[in-house]
Amino acid sequence: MPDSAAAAAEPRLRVFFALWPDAPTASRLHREARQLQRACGGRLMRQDTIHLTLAFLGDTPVSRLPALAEAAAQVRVPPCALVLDRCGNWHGNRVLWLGPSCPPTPLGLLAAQLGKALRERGFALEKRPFAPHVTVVRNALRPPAAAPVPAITWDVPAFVLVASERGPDGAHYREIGRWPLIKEAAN
Ligand code: 2AM
Repeated sequence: MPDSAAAAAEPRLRVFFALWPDAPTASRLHREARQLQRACGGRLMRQDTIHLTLAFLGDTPVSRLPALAEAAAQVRVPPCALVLDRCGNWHGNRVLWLGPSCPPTPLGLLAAQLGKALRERGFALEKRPFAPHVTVVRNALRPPAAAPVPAITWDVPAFVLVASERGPDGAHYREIGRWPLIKEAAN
């Protein structure tokens, strides 16, 4: 088989690294999202899909997953807490998100270390600066009010690698790797 045909036949997954909330945090975020959707219209994200993307890889050959795991294992960042206390909109009004007005230092380090380790292994990532956000409503009809949103604290002990699969009711996400946040290098 020619190389290009072999590459086309190779199984692939649409993948990204993310922070995934525990069930109580996901429930609080979803409750806040529902308030926004009531006020602004649009499509509410399902509770099981709520996450914060760290690095989006997109369509990736399955044979490259070990390199992703190797990159993730390079990260040395302590656990942290995010306080999601602001709401914003992108793409006109269409995408509404919740985010931290003061992102904790370890979150920026996590995205930076992971991005560097991925680029060193040949993965192409978007060049825009990391903007931590949790998309909660799509196709909104109106922008959110300028008022602050009730703060939600999200404790972050780990990050995950997720495969995105299309279902009849939208994207479904499957965790395929998890790495704890740890300060010190393992001996
Ligand atoms: P969004 O929430 O801002 O839309 C899974 O699709 C996750 O990856 C979503 O959180 C999405 O961000 C993000 N994502 C999707 N396509 C992307 C792209 N081309 N570049 C960066 N992030 C992307």
